[in-house]
Amino acid sequence: MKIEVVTLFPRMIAGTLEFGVIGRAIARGLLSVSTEDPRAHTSDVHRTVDDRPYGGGPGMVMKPEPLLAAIRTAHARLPPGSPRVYLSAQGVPLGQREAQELAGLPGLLLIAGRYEGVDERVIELGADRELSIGDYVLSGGELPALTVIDAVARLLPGVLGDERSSVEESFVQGLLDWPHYTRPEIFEGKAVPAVLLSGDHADIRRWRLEQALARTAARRPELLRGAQLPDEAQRLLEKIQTRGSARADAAAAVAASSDDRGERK
Ligand code: 4GX
Repeated sequence: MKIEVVTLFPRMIAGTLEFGVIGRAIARGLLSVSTEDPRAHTSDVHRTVDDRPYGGGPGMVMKPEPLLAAIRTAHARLPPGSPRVYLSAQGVPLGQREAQELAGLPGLLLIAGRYEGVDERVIELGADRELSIGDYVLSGGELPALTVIDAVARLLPGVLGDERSSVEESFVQGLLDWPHYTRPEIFEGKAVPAVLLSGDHADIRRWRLEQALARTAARRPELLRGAQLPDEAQRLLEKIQTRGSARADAAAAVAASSDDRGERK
């Protein structure tokens, strides 16, 4: 897969991609990432890329000409039909589904804005979609672009080896991860759960699935609503939820009886 990033800070992109899983993916030729700097598309002595906002107010806006020229130059290096994606908090939320979809493409253009934003006409003329990595305000689109690259790169065929077996994936997809442990068996007085030392792989698998389900139910219940769980997972979840509501009932009963005795809540 080929990715182009349009950015005023190309070294932020290049410097990050040397490491870990992405570094290996690039070294192995499974992924290539190049950058295009709008500043290279200026002709004034000051190499101006920003200007004051129409309508007034503080801050600057990325001016349209250099940015659109950089987008067109970078896009021409990609396979035909590669989507042009502008990163901003106004975009469609990035989820694993979007990452999967992008990972299936031969080419992708990412546009990282700076300042208070870019001239809206560049988004209209030079972007096919807008993606957000989350509901917080950053100072530029480079970290969001790197986030997209990371999420996409690890899904490319051959990038992850043993780290992600398809068997494992199929029974936890859409759920939070289960807890992980390594040696020593007892650390600062805390023991590794006995089931993980049992050697019973069916038991271990069931425990991990149960942990993933329980954590998801407790921390991110919205991920479970409308999820298509396999039968085994659905049964385990019902068991967990019965347990959970029994605990809530017990807690409510304790609170009610202390209330009966006139104690404060
Ligand atoms: N998820 N940023 C975009 C420039 C900007 C400012 C205002 C349009 C309007 C972000 C995010 C994000 C910082 C990228 C500001 N563009 N991108 N940039 N959250 O915060 O994707």
